[in-house]
Amino acid sequence: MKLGLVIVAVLTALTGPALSHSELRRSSPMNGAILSASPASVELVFNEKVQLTALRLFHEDKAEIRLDRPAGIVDATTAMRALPALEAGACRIDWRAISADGHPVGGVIRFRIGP
Ligand SMILES: [Cu+2]
Repeated sequence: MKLGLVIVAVLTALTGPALSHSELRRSSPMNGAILSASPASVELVFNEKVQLTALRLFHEDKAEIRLDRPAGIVDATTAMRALPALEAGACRIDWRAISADGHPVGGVIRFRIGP
């Protein structure tokens, strides 16, 4: 009985890292990117399968730009959404997702269009 409890505790400790939150591995545009032209789309690549729940685009940190088209699924770990033509200036993308372990995760990607 006691040995069983010890085994459960050890297994819990060993499987801990596998249950951590999903992470954004990379994005396009990259956070901090300075682009010469409006990007055609935004792409988010995660380390594992997630459920993207929100993707919002803001221009100059003020006006939200409506993204009418739904996010396309490229593969299990990648979400892509077409973007409208954006004016020069600072842009921000807020994203939210449900991690593979069921926890909510989210982040911000900032990029600039123009000099
Ligand atoms: Cu988690």
